[in-house]
Amino acid sequence: MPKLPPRITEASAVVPSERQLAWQALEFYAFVHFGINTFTGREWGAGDEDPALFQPEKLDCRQWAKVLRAAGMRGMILTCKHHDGFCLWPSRQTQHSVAASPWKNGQGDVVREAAAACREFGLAFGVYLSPWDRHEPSYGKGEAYNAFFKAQLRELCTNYGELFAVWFDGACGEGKSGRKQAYDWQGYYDIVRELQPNAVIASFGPDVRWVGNEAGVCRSSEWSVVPEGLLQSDNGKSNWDLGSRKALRKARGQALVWYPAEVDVSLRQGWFYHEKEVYSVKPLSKLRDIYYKSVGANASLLLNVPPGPDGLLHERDVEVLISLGAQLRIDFKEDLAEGSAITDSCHADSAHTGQKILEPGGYWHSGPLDQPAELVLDLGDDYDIDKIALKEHIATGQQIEKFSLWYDENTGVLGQNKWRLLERGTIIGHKRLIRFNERRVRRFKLRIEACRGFATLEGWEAY
Ligand code: FUL
Repeated sequence: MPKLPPRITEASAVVPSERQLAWQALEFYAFVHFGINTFTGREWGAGDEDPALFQPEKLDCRQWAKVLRAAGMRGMILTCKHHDGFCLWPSRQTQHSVAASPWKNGQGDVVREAAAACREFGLAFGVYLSPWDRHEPSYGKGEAYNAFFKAQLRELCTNYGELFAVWFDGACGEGKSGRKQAYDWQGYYDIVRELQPNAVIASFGPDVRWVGNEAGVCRSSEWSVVPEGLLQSDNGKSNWDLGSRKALRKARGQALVWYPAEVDVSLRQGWFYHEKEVYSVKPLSKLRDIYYKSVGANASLLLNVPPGPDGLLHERDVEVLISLGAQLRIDFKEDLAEGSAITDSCHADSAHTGQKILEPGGYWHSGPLDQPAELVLDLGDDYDIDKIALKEHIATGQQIEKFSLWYDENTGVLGQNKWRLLERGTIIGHKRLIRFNERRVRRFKLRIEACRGFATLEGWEAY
């Protein structure tokens, strides 16, 4: 491999924060869009809706949590306040909340119930709070609105236990002649850091990057190290290459940051529940594909699941979510690489040999690499395999730029083996899932063909 440009050495040294590492391990969690829109059939409420409309008679956040858990998810982010300004908790900053609705005689608190259900079912809990507020009269009045918003944020960050994520939505539909509010983003971030230091700030925030579309589509190379300053507005689908050597060179002068991707997509057509959209519930095959192409492409998957006006997930949604969980459990039931042997062409030291990949907490470190490295996984016997999972040790950064995966075609003659190509790829990152037609294989070879000075691997699974 040719000598590294200084810009790439710089990228190689960028590592995730502890909170980003913890978030990345969640991989798959739910978005729950629920609020006044659930009762009006809108996607964007106008802000003048009557709180009396909010009457989820059978609300059962335990049902949500139970189903999400069964679907294989590890967390939930609830829309505590969407653009309409209606709060799912009794905010002291406004009358426009559950406290003004007949539901539970104004004594209810959906955020509290959702947070408790998450804790009970072992899910992490996060909050979505929309800066754009169409109800609040101070919106557009500068500091007055920022103070209002910060006070709401403080309530959510203080009263509902540990949060794993605070999701700020950058959307605003005020238009040219509408109200203009200058958001104090840094002030908002400071509050989250002060009160919830372990929470990532997502989407319009510094820790987790919106993938750039709502269709569940990732880039083929989803880099976690990108130039600073990418936010929703300039992260669209047209911006296909964010972190390659070329992209980093082009962004000369900009600092480089760890800013990994999150894929947000809805189970249904809309983000909120609409009765007539039951036909649009995505089938298992589509959901499974989205999972492989997001979680398996170095991104996390935020799948939106909207409860209906009765406060429950619709049976159709429940059914497909449960089958998704069952399918994923079958897909990843038995890791045949467990207890196998891995040999390497090089390693930094004896504590980081290829074999360490298969030990919990262990990882392979190549040491300085100026030529391709090779690792061979020997399963000890032939097995029928159709999936491989690879994981870089991202705590020391994202390094691998190009790899190829090979399998040993069983010639039946001892000592005579032929490596056949299975897959060529670019990045690996937190996780790369590779699917192929089932083959009877004993040995796989991974060739690291380009990297940023060194390479690591902390996981290699075979199913
Ligand atoms: C967008 C919003 O406008 C949608 O209503 C939804 O909440 C989606 C997740 O983000 O910006």
